[in-house]
Amino acid sequence: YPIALLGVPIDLGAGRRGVDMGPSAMRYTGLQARIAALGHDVCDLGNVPTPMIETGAPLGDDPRLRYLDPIWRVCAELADRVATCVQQGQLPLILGGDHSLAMGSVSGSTRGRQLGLIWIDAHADFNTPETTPSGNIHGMSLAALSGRGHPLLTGLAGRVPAIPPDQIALVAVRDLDPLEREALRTSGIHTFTMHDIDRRGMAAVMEQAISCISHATDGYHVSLDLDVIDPKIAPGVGTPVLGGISYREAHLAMELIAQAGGLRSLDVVEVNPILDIHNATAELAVELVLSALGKRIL
Ligand code: DIR
Ligand code: MN
Ligand code: MN
Ligand code: MN
Repeated sequence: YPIALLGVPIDLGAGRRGVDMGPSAMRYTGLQARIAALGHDVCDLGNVPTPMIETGAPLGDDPRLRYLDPIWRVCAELADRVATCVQQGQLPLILGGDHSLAMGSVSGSTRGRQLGLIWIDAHADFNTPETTPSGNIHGMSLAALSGRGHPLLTGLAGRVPAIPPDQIALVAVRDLDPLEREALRTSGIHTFTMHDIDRRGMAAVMEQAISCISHATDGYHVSLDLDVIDPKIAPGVGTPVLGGISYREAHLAMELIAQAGGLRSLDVVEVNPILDIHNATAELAVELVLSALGKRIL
């Protein structure tokens, strides 16, 4: 597939500022040329227009759903842009931005087909307005895609759920809020925790994750939150959590995704250059993209 880059410099869904600079930080590393060097056709479609606090993005009146309206608008626009890429036979690569954008990218990519979803994250992003401790919508995006939450968010794909829970794999999760945890346990989502990776190894976990979301689907979307990686090697993220996956585990996961051959669209989110050290997290994010797109050691 020809690759289409799409930046979404949104930070309204996160509790800290700075992930709006993620798309620039990843482009700065030479992303487009490095994808081309792998032998892919690649074009950069620029950024989806994104309001910010300073330009008057409305916070809304529900503290459990901060910036609901502007986030919904960005996601609806992104869904249309991604769906157009898919219609043109491209593989959309979405550069974030906070993880709320995945409600748009996944909804657009699964339009007219049924994708599986692999969510690689320290968090489950499985809160709803009823369970959220923060009101930050980036902690609700996987819930919304699986059919739970505010109707504006669950409705982005035009069908609810956008992805049925048994076609979703959550990989390397290690930090859950109390009520979010209870909801996740009974959700039907295939959940592989950091504990599973410690015990069984990343290769066994990824192989199972890919296979359990690949029944009756037209490939899968991968949503990669950089906070899944240990903060020692990926410090530039908004919500660092101790005990993340290693540099090689992250590459191995992407290499296995590339080998399996089902990748149809990809998000790389939550890179925060303000908190980073010499753009190391954006550089790692781009290396991981290259592995997911087929770069091999030998
Ligand atoms: C927390 C933090 N679970 C929340 N979530 C995320 O605010 O809902 N941090 N996604 O990256
Ligand atoms: Mn996330
Ligand atoms: Mn996260
Ligand atoms: Mn399944």
